[in-house]
Amino acid sequence: MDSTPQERLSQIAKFSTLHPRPEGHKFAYGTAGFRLLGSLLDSVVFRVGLLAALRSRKLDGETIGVMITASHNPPDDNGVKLIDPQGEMLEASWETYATKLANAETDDELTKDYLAVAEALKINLDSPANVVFARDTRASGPALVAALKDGLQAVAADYTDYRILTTPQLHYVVKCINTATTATPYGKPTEEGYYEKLATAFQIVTMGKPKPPVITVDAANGVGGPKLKELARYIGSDHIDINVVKDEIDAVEKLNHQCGADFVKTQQKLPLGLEPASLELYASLDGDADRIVFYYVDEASKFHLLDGDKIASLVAMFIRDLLAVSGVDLQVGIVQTAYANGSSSKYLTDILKVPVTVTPTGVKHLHHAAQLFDIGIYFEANGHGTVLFSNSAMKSLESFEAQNPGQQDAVTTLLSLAALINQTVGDALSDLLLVTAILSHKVWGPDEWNLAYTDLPNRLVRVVVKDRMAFKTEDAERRLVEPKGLQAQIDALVKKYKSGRSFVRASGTEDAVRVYAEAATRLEADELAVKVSDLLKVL
Ligand code: NG1
Ligand code: ZN
Repeated sequence: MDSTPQERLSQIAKFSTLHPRPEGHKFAYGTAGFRLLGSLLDSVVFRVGLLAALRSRKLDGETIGVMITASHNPPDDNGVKLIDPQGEMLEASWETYATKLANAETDDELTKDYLAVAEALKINLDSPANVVFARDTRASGPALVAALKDGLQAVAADYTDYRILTTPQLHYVVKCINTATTATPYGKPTEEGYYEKLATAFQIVTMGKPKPPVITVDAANGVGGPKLKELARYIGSDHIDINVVKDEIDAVEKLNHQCGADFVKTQQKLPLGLEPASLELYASLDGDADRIVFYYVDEASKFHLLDGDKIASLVAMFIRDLLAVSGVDLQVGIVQTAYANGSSSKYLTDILKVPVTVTPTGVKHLHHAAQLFDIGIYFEANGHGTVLFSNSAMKSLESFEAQNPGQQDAVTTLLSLAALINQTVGDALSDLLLVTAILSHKVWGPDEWNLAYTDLPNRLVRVVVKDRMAFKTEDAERRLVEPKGLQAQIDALVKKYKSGRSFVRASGTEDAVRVYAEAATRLEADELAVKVSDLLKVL
């Protein structure tokens, strides 16, 4: 039975009083959704429930995902973000509504804001709403799930609790549900369906090839640990050897602590306590398993990082070569951010001759730019990325009539790659299989992979400033427009260094600005980073 606006108001207000907004906090839906101390998130997650239902109703009852995670952040943090029907990030224009609802001061204001969004977007509040959700392993997760359920109940949305999943698994499930009755269903909308799809694709891609190198994976003591073990079980030890370490999900305080992809990438060193065998392959996931970086130590015990740029380069080379063999004419493009190592961009452009697009930081920007290619490869240097095959690329591959077995093999491999790769979002588990499958084809270990190009030494520094919003950029965040005069000072410093490059931008996830610097030698890169950081201290 249809309810009156008055009944709706009182229903929302009734639940909302159970989830009071903490005073003195300003919430903002940023590149990673809402992210802050788990203890401050109860009201935010409740209100995200309201918004998820609105979003689903706006889209004729398509299923919306809600993921509760704070990714690579410390254990006490948590976060929440919405997933759109095709498994993509929430449409940018809705971030404002999320922020508005989260900041409503009173229950009354909240219900009014909620109705105002519905009215502005002509949403029928009696139409069906469908939401699925999951969380990572953080201690604050279960209470936040309870808050989310209250939000969904307050507005009579149907929901399914997928319990503990990696972020990319939930993206996968959302896309599967919404494509189930279309001509191109994405897969079975279950955790098992995810393992089956990836395992089968991996077996086909590597059929007749040697086993990939044994890989040891640091799971950051997060959700990726148990999920990766399960995935490995589906693939079978005849096909791959995966050794999972840092998988203590019950020791909640160990999550991301001195381990994990973010630690390894930013510190440029091994996870604490890992004793690597030389020339063996290692990888680290982050706390929700949407990022991965690889690494190894050489015979001289020197640490070598194989980050998102190295992954993008390996994948680009492989796909480009397969296309050349197959004879299928498709355009491959790479998308990076300003954080991509200068050597990687040079290698992709000059050696592989694949076009490189640079976008602002944040997966949604990369994802959209990658959609403009037949096959768009995007990776942030920090190891978040994936490969998108356009619908027309899939059709060309599926309908291609091979003239010889070589062409047939190449096309089969490309099609299986499309199944192996989680095309909704960067996925550490899927990327792990992608990389190891390529190494199996090439019969390469990590050192051969690393040979393609040599990274320029680089340094990333976090600087706390009075007002990070004063930092405005242009040219895909590579140049500062404001504070006025600062860019000229950076340029003057950069000019003094061989292969020097540096830029400054406000973080979208932390209250700080980031300084990136690279140069011909480690000493110079460090020095440039310090000097540019010093420029900010006088502000
Ligand atoms: P911010 O805090 O805006 O630099 C960080 C990462 C992004 C992205 C987001 C979302 C760096 C330098 N920045 O953004 O690449 O992953 O977090 O988690 O790695
Ligand atoms: Zn993450």
